[in-house]
Amino acid sequence: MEMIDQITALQKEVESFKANGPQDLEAFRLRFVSRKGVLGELFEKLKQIPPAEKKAVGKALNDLKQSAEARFREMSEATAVEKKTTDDIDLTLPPVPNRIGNLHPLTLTRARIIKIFERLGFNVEEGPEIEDDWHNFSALNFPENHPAREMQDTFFISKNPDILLRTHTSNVQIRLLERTKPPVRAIMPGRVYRNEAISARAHCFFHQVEGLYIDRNVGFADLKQTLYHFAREMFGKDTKIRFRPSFFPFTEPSAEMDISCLICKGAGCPVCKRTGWVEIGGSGMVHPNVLRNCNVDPEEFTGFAFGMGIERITMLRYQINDLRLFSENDIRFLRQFQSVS
Ligand code: 2NM
Repeated sequence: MEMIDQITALQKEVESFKANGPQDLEAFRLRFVSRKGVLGELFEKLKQIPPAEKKAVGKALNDLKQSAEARFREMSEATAVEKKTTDDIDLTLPPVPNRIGNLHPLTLTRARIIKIFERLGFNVEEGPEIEDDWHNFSALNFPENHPAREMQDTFFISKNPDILLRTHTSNVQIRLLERTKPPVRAIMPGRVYRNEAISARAHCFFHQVEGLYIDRNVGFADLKQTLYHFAREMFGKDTKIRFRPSFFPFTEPSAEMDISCLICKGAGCPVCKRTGWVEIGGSGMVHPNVLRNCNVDPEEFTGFAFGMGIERITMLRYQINDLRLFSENDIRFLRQFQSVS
């Protein structure tokens, strides 16, 4: 092969060479850049070329040498792995802090709620998230045609028999009353499910704490004092509470519970919609039918029950304005609870 053709072929090879890693790069260097490679041989051969052709062939060869070197530099930079020597390490720099994990804000709030009620003598009870119709609805005095029993509101796993994802933790109260005799004093934290479109204010699952106190002579005053104590322990000793009449199938009478707005201290702000009050849950005296359904005699025993949302309380504590943050697992959100409890 003519020398000039050989150079042209090598030029093409240099231009189209692709290095997939350091081994390829080294192979390229040995073949095209090193003095022992093909170029070294060609420079040797150039000495025997007739003077008439020498100028043109020499130029082509020099061009090849330069493009090989340029290509090598280019590829080295692209695959460069910095080699640190001890001289590059500044031993006087402070160490990178070792981040330890932290609890989820909902876990922090739940722990605090449990602590407050444990000091009042409440046990913590848990129960299944997959539940039958009896423990989620019928035993709780929900009428047969109640809207909460519709598919739009409840996630059903099967129909006939009706098996569903619990819509509140009241199923745990029923299971507890079925297997123990009063007096009963317990709270039930847990995850619940409702068929809602997901937004900043609603989610298809969230967390509740419900509470139940059944004994002889338990009255509405006990309910009010217990929840007043809870509010002051949870939100600070200046917190006020108020009750508004309400309706639930499982309690009679029933009341919704508000606390004075933590943000504006009752003066009126967007969080409390200028009312000075924010709702934190529902409560009431356990309906006699619920007691009867669990074989508890309503003539002998009475009691109160309440329920509140853990997300809602957490949002008030930390001024979080979007429910979705709790389940997206964005580390930038979760990290902010590093040192709080
Ligand atoms: C609430 C509000 C009011 C409640 C009632 C019962 C039971 F089982 F004793 F009947 N459990 N939970 C209750 C009462 C729950 O949540 C907003």
